[in-house]
Amino acid sequence: KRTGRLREASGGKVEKWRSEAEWDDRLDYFVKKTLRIWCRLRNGAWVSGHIQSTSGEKAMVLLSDGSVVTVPVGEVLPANPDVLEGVDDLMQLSYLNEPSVLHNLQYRYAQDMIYSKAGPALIAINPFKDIQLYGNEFVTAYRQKFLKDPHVYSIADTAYDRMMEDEISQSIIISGESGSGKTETAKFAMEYLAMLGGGSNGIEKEVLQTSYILEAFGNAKTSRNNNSSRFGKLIEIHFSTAGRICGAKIQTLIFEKSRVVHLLDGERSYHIFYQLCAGAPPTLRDKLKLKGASEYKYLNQSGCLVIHDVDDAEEFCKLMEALNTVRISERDQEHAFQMIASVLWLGNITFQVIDDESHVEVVQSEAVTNAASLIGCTVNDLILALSTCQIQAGKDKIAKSLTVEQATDRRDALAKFIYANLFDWIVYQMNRNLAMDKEQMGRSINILDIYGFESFKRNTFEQFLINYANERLQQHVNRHLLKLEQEEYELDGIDWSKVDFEDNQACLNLFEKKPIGLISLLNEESNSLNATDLTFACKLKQHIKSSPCFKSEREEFCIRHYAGEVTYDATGFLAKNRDVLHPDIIQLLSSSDSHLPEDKKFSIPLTDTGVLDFQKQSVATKFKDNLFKLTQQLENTIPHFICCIKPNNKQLPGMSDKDLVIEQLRCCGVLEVVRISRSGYPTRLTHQEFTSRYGFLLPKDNASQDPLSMSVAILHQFGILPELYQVGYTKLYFRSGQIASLEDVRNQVLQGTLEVQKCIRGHRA
Ligand code: AOV
Ligand code: MG
Repeated sequence: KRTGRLREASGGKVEKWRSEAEWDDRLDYFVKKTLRIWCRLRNGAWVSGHIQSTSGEKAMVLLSDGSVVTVPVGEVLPANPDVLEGVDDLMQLSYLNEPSVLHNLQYRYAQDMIYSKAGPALIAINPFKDIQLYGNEFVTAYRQKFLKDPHVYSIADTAYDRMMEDEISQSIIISGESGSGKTETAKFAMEYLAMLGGGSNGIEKEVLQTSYILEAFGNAKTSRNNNSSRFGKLIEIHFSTAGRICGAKIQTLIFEKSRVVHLLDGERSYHIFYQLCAGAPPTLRDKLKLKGASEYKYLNQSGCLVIHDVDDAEEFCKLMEALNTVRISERDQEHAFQMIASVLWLGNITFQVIDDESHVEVVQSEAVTNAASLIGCTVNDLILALSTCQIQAGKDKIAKSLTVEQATDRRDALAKFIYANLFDWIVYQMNRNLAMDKEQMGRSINILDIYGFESFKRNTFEQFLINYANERLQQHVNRHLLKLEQEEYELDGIDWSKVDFEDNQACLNLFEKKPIGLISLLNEESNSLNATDLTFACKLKQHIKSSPCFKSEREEFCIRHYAGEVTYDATGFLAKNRDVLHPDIIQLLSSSDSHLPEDKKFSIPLTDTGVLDFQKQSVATKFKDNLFKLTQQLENTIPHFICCIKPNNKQLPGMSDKDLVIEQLRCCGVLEVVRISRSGYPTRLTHQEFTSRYGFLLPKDNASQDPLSMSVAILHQFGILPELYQVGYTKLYFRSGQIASLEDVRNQVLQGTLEVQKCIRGHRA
């Protein structure tokens, strides 16, 4: 399915590139000069070769293995001259087409050059192995600008310099699909900034350790990534006027609560559960009545308890160190572990049906006793809250027994609430300890690392929100990349008419429009007592008719995202969006935490009237608001973009799946940026660079001292048509392919096969 969609979509883009490149006109030239081309075989793969001849719509191509194939002319694209092999910026390619971009990235990747530029953006291809590109020496080399190769350090360095020079906050925005390396990249950026901005107070060490803690509590093994972030985060690192780190703030985006109670086969819950079970010291084990991970239903349901090459006990020691570094007190740590153990024990509570189907009873076991004591309530209160519903009858309350399904839901809701509450509490504690004085605020570098676009076999409410977030982020990326791109032309004073670009506004409207966007309709149904997931799906079908990004089918609906179509199963949407905690559970929690200090109490979402107000607090609305706030915050910064690419689905080094890579180049919008630059002037050389490479082709009497005039003289000598280049104050801007023909002449002159004067005449002719 992936390949089918890929071919269909990329086919269109290749077509566009081809016509933009006026490739057809150049085909004969390529035949005559026996220049390298790419041709697409029947199986969809692009291979390089040379055209031997053409006849009508067919081309005979000699492949590098000596065989000859006949392909339609439309399946042939120009390859780049050897001088451009493995260029570090895709903008330097004379021919920007799918196989050329891929070849260039793979050529570099094979030599462990995982970073490349796509104009202003950095592309990072996950190596899935340690490569020698990081650490003190590299930090120094990038800081002192000895090294200029594309690198996440270089992005962080640019951000730091601009922040210091312009006194404007910066942001590093990292996008890419699950497992592509966003979180690792974010850590490398933080590491660089910590080394640059480290001071005597050691706060940079604390900032670095927050990642470790957040990952223990918020990352898990999924089918796509052994260390998948299940929350989005924006870390603001604040700097003093002297450029030293003086504080930090972490903002998080929705947390995947469902993972606490429900796992897909082969996946794991949050790392912390396994770390605690494996690494807790004996005294703590006793206090928490802890057993091995395999004893807990919430953990053993998926048949996956360990991650290859990861020692959970060792990770637990590191976590303890990190918690100490960020100054979370021992008592607070114990409180956190207590909550985690309570969740594990809750999961082991079972129910049995008595009398008839309508009566349920909690099975007496160590699970109930341990859970109650860890939560801080009586066994009886816990049993009542899990198995009955308190109903007001006149002045009295009567307890009505729940069904097994309802009781299980209660138990799971309680476990999810405790864990989510704990996560927020940890973030709150870290923020409190990393907070800076008000007067020090103002200069920051913000690093955004969210969960990547997801499309699974079955997609639910979590994917709905994750993909919506990616949709918002993509718009931010698009606008800024394309805007900055065009700004450079304007600043350098060249004649430039603005290029429009396709954006994903239609899809965003589908989500956000009032009153008939997906979120509004979801909220409306969530507020209605009689609504079900099916009525919600019907409502979507009934009201959303005109969007090109939407299709609806019974309980399923399909959204055409910028990164591909995703079918969502509406089951569970209403409950997850309401996210109400039953009053009986609230009652239990508020009585259990009354002995706790204020900052450790459960933050139960009550309104003034004491009733849950999901209307104001619907999960989707809260998510949307947070997302808005976040992008608004990013708008006030100078952005730097990193697009992470996952080279294969096996998480293995040295393997690159072409289809997979190309699809992501499109998903991250790299192809978009490249395509826009193609209609612009992708090759840029400063006047100095240009004249030092081609100046010798100029007759002596034409040589002048001033690089700008010399550049212009070279352009005139070679009769390059004015529409193919622009002269800026500092640089020359060329349309695609122009450097390739100049380079051709240069090579021939250097090899002595062409005299300078002749080649000038030839070109003019
Ligand atoms: P993600 O953040 O993009 O996925 P990660 O940053 O967790 O992806 O990367 C996945 C794995 O790839 C890591 O655990 C490392 O093993 C490896 N990796 C990534 N970048 C590098 C690098 N530069 N050098 C060495 N190994 C690397 V998700 O959070 O699932 O969207 O939601
Ligand atoms: Mg991640």
